[in-house]
Amino acid sequence: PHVTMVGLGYIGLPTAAVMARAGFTVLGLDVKQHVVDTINEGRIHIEEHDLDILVHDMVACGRLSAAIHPQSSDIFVIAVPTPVRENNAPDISCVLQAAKWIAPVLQKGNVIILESTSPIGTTANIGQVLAEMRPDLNIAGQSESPCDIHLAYCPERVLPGQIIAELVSNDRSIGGMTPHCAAKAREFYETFVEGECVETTAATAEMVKLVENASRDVSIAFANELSLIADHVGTDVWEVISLANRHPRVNILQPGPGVGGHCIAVDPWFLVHSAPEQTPLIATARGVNDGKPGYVIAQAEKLITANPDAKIACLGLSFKANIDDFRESPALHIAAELAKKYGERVQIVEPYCTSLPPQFDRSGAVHMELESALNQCDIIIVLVDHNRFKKVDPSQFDGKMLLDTRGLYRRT
Ligand code: SAJ
Repeated sequence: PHVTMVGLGYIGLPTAAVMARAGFTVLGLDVKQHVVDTINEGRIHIEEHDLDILVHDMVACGRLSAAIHPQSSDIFVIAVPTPVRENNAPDISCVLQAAKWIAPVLQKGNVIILESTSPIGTTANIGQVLAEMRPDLNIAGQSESPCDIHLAYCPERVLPGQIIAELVSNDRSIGGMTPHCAAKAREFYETFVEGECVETTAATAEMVKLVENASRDVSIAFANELSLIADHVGTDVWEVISLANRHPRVNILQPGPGVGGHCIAVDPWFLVHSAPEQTPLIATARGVNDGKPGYVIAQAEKLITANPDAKIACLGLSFKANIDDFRESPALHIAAELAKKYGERVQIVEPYCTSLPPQFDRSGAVHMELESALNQCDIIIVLVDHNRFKKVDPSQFDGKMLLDTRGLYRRT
């Protein structure tokens, strides 16, 4: 069977490659010509563990190719961005655009699967768009008659850095517009997923995806709030959490400089937007996590102004450990703010980039190797818990001021 993957980003490309490996002939669609060209040359435009080899092999054997225009296919999978707007309202225009894009090439018996994180009701929305554009076809959920086009929502839940492994091993929610649609989609996913594929409705699967990330956001907010309490009363939050987690039914996450990435810090707003009156906890958790970078900046400034000659090292810019992804990174935000204010006094250590991102342009801050920064700086601000930073012997901080937002050198 032929599969078309609409959107060749962080989710679409690895998923397309894994489907090709499972034996499907996969056509990837993207609006960006350079993405299409890069993939057709057997190369990749994003960083992900083991993805380069897989894409290269699948393109070489002819099972994966990319194009800018849709063609007929058996299965269409949509994995395009669903950001939030300025007012935290979800923006599903790319999803609806993708539906409009493929509508002209749809044929009876096709299965359309949405994977993008989406507000509840989006799969049904796709159905409406398709029904308007293709009155000749019965679209699932749009009429009582047996459908010609099957529609399902099957969210991904992969962790950046481990996408290829998790695409196969994770369980999946398979949300059909009808039970028959769910069965069709499950049959497809079971060809390459080893985890369990559990059938449900599209709306339930949409909510499940949002709930997973909101649950993590709320849990991290709790840990972040504990860090504020601990600072206020003078205890060590890492020790408090470690001891509390010895309780058999307590499992607190780790505080940090804030929550970054393009999922956990965004998806809870989709729930808040769907039910504003019902979501004080989720909205407050977002506020707690979004407030953390400002708190860290204020703590850093206290140290910096009390030590006007001190040089400052910021360790890490990525949104979490051991990846080169700087999108929505609290570490980057904090370091860039400090660089803007304290310019040449600031040294940035980030082994996952070769030069500093544009946020540091004209700030005077410099990109340094870890050892040199530790030697030269008096104030050390730990923003990311990269494994490479863990190797530092804490005695190197003797006589220096340490602001360790990840508890890297104190975690017990
Ligand atoms: N963080 C903390 N403390 C913690 C754990 C995380 O401060 O104890 C911070 C991280 O430093 C980072 C942010 O939270 O800034 C998010 O990191 P993450 O590892 O929790 O999540 P992501 O954004 O890399 O991926 C999440 C995952 N969702 C869940 O774990 C519920 C992943 O499985 C999803 O597929 C992904 O979102 C997505 O695409 O939705």
